[in-house]
Amino acid sequence: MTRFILDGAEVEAKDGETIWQVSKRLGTTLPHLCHTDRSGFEPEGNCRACVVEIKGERALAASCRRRPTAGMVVETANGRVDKARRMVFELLLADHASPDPDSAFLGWAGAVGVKASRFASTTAPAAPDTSHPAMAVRLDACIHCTLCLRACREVQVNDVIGMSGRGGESRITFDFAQSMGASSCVGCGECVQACPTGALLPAAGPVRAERSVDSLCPYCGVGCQVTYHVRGDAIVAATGRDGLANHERLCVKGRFGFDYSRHPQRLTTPLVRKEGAPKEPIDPADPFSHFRPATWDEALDIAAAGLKRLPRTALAGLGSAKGSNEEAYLFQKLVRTGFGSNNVDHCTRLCHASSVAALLEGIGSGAVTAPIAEVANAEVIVLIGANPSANHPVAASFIKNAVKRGARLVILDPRGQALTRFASHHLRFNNGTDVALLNAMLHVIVAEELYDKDFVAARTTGFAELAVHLQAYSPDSMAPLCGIDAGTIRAVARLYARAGSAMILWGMGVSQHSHGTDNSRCLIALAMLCGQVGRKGSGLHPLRGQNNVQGASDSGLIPMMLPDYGRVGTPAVRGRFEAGWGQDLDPAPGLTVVEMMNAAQAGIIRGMYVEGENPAMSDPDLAHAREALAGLDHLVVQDIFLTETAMLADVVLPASAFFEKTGTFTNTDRHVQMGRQVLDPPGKARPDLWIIAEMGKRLGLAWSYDGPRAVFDEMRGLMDSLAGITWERLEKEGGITYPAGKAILFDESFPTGDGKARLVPASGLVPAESPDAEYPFLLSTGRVLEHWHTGSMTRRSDVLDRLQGVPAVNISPADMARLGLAEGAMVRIESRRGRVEAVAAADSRLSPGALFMPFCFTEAAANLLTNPVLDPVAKIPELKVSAVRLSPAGK
Ligand SMILES: Nc1nc2c(c(=O)[nH]1)N[C@H]1C(S)=C(S)[C@@H](COP(=O)(O)OP(=O)(O)OC[C@H]3O[C@@H](n4cnc5c(=O)[nH]c(N)nc54)[C@H](O)[C@@H]3O)O[C@H]1N2
Ligand SMILES: Nc1nc2c(c(=O)[nH]1)N[C@H]1C(S)=C(S)[C@@H](COP(=O)(O)OP(=O)(O)OC[C@H]3O[C@@H](n4cnc5c(=O)[nH]c(N)nc54)[C@H](O)[C@@H]3O)O[C@H]1N2
Ligand SMILES: [Mo]
Repeated sequence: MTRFILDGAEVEAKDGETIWQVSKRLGTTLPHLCHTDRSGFEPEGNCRACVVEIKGERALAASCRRRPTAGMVVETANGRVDKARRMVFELLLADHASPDPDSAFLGWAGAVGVKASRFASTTAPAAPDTSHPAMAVRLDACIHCTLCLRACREVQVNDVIGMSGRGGESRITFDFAQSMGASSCVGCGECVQACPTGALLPAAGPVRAERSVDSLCPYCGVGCQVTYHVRGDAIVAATGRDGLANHERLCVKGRFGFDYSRHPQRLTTPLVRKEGAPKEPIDPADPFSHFRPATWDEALDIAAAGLKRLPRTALAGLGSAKGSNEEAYLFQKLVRTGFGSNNVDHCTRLCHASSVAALLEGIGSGAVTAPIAEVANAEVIVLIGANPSANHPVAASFIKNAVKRGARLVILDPRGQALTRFASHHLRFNNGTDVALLNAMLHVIVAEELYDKDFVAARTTGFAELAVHLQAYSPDSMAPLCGIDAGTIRAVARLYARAGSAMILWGMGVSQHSHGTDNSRCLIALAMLCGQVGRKGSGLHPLRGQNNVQGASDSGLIPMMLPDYGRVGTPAVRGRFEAGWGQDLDPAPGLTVVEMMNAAQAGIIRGMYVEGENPAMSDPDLAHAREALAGLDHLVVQDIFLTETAMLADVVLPASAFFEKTGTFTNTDRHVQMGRQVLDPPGKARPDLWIIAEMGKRLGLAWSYDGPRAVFDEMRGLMDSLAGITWERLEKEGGITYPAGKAILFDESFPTGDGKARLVPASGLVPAESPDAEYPFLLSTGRVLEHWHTGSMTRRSDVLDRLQGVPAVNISPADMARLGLAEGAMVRIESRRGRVEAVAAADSRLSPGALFMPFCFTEAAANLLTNPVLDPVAKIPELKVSAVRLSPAGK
C-alpha cells in the first residue's frame, strides 16, 4: 500500500496500481485514448490524454503508466493539466475524419471541452479499406494510439497489424502493407473492439444498438462471455465480456457469426412430410417440396404418435450439445422415461468419448483437471491432436501469451498449424501412431527414472505392469513407426518429465481413432508418472468442443450413464433417479451414436427423435448413415434449419436458436454460465425446452415445467455436481465452476475407489485402414476456423461463408506438383465407402501422401469417405484416418 495525495485528498494505492487505476477505482476515469485497463494490454503512455501534474516535477506525467510513490502530490485536473489535454485533443482532431460520431475519442474530446481544432491537417486523405467482409479500415480517423496493434500483437498474438513510417507519415499496416482482406488477418476483431476512434469498425459502420444483452458465444467449448447489441429484432454486433475464459476476447465466429439466427432459411413453422414423398435428397431449389406446414398441435401429435406406435426397444434419441443443460437433461429424461430405454446419446460419442472413457478409468472423472487459463502458470505445454488457433481460438491466444511469457510449447501433430511457430518442438509424426510415440516417451521416462517416484508410489496403481509393458516400446523401436527419430523422442520426454509444471491439452487427433481410448491412456500415464496434476500450471485438459458438450454429458445424454455419470446398471444410482422421477428405469445400457445407425439399418431401431444434431453430415460413412435414417419408420427432427438430417424426417419441429432462449451452459473448464435470451424465435419457432416438454406430455409423461429454471432446480436435487450452484447465483455471478468453485482438481486424491489413479498400458499402434496401392492417400478430416461442423449455422452466416465458402481438399504442394494439379482444380476423392468432388488447395502444413478435408461442406461431404470402424471401448469412429485415392475430376 502506498499513501499519496490525489486532488487534495490522501488516498491509498494498491501494489502495482498506476495513478490512472487509483483514480478510476475512486470514481474518476481520466481521459484516455491509447490506454485500456483490459488484461493483456500494457500501458504505453503515448497519447498523453491522461496526463496529470505531479508536484515538484517539471513535465506532466502519463497517469496510465506512472505509479504513485509515498507522499506524492498529484493533481488530475488544474489549469495546466486541462490546457495540455485540450492541446492533445486539438492536435489529434486536426488529422481526424470521423466515421463514428459516437466514438470514444470524440466522447473524450467533448469531455475535455474540445469540439473543433484550430490546426490544419498535416496528412493526406487515405481511401477506406473495405476489402474484408467483416471490418473496414479508415486510416483518416486513426490517431496512432496503437491499441489495435497491441490487441493484435500482445493480446491475440496474431502479429498482423504493424506500424510503418515515421512521424506524420506513420500509419497502421496489415502484414506488409496489404489490404486487410488480403492480409493474414484471422478476423477476430480484437482491433475493432480496441479502437477508440472508428478507424476500425464493423463493415456495416458504427454500431447503433437499441439495447444490449449479456450472454455467451454459441460456438465452441471455450465458453466466451459476450454482450450482444441489438437493433429491431436482429443482433448487430457482439463484444467480448470479461468472462473467466475469455477476458473480453473473441474469435471471428463469436464476433461476426451471429447472423445465422436471422437467416431467411430458418425454420419458422412445424413441417409434416407429404403423403408418399420419398425420403431421398431434396431438390436444393425447392428444399421444402417434400413437406407441408402444420400447426404445433398437429405436428407434435403426429411426432409423438409415430414414436408411441413402436416398441420401446425400437426407439432412440439424439440430444444436443448445442443446447442448454436443462434441454439436455430433459431430453435424456424423455428418452429414459418416455421411450423406456437408455438409447440416448449425442455428438460426444464422435468427439471426446474415448478421452472420457480413459479418464474415467484412470482418474475417476471425465472432465478437465485444470482450466485452460492454467497455461499461464505452466513451464511446459503439450498440445497433441488439437488445432486451437482454428478450433478454440481464444484458448490459443492464452497459449501464445504463455509462450511469450516463457513457457515451452510442444506440439505433437502430423500437420503443421498456426501455433507451430510458437513451439519449441513440433513433432510431425505419422497419423494414427500416437501410442507408438507416447509409449516411447513413457519408456524413456521409466528407463531414465525421470518419473516422480513419490507421486507414483502414493497416488497411482499399476506402475509395475506399465513398466513391464513399456519395455517393448523403446524410442529406437518406435521411431520407424511414428516417423520421429529416437533422439527427438527422448528430448521431448525429458522436457516434459523435468518441467516444474506442465499441462497436456488434447483434441480430436487423439480421440477419433479406433484406438482413441489407448491414445488417451498414454496421456494420462504421462501426467501421472510425472505427477503433473493437482497443482498450478499442471493438468490434463481434453479441449471440449461444443459450447455445451461438457454440460450435455454431465446432464446425462449418455447411453450408459445417468446424470453425473452414475452407471445405469448400478442399482443405487438408478434407484436415486427412479425415486426422483417416480418410475422404474431400464438397467441395460443403451446404444451409442454409430450403434444406433447400425441398428437402424438392421431394422432394430425404427423410430428416432433427433434434437440439434445433424448426423446425416456428421456421422462417418454417410451413405450408410443416411440410408439408415431414411429407412426409419418414423423420424422426428428438431432443428433451426432444414438440415440434411431434417430432409429425411417425417416431422420437423422448428426450434429456437441459441440467442432465442435462456439456459445454463458448461464450458470446457467446468464453468457453468448463464446464456440469456437476446431475441424472440422467428415465426412459429419455439424454445427447445418447450418442444421437448410438449413431446414428453404426448408420450404420456406428467410434466409441468414452466421454464428452464424449474428444470434446473430438479437437476440440482439429483446431481451432486450442481449442489452448490443456484439459478440466482448464476444470474448474479455470471459463472460458477464445479465442483465447489475448484478450478484445479485432484491435489490430494482421485475420485476412484481407492483414491489412486490407475496406470493402464496401451497398445493400439496403427489405424484400422492404411493407405495401399488402391487407395494411396491418407485422408484426415477436421475443421476450419470459419465453419462449424456440418456448416448448418456458419454457412448461413454471411461473413463466415464469404471468408471460407469453397469446399476444398488440402493437398501437400509435393503431391499437387506430382499430380500436375493447379490450385483451384476440381478433384475427385474416393474411399471404399464413397466419393466427393472438391477444389484442390495446396497446403504446406501437410506431408506428402496426406490429405485434409473439413466436414462442413454439404457439396463435398467428407463423411461420405470416412471409416465407421469403432474404438472397442468408447465406440468412437476413426474419423481421423481413411485411405483414399485422388484424381482430377471428370476423368
Ligand atoms: N472453427 C471450429 N471450431 C470448432 C469446431 C468446428 O467445427 N469449427 N468444433 C468444435 C468441436 S465439437 C470440437 S470436438 C473441437 C475439435 O478441435 P480439434 O481437436 O482441434 O479439431 P480437429 O480439426 O478435428 O483436429 C485436431 C488436430 O488433430 C490432428 N490430427 C489428425 N490426425 C492425428 C493423429 O493421428 N494424431 C494426432 N496426435 N493428431 C492428429 C490434426 O492435424 C488437427 O491439428 O473443435 C471445436 N471448435
Ligand atoms: N469427418 C468428421 N466427422 C466428424 C468429426 C470430425 O472431426 N471429422 N467430428 C465429430 C465431432 S467432434 C462432433 S462434436 C460432431 C458434431 O456433429 P453434430 O452435432 O451433428 O454437428 P453440428 O453441425 O454442430 O450440429 C448441430 C445441429 O444443431 C442445430 N442447432 C444449432 N443450434 C440449435 C438450437 O439451439 N436448437 C436446436 N434444436 N438445434 C440447433 C444446427 O443447425 C445443426 O443442425 O461431428 C463429428 N463428426
Ligand atoms: Mo466435438
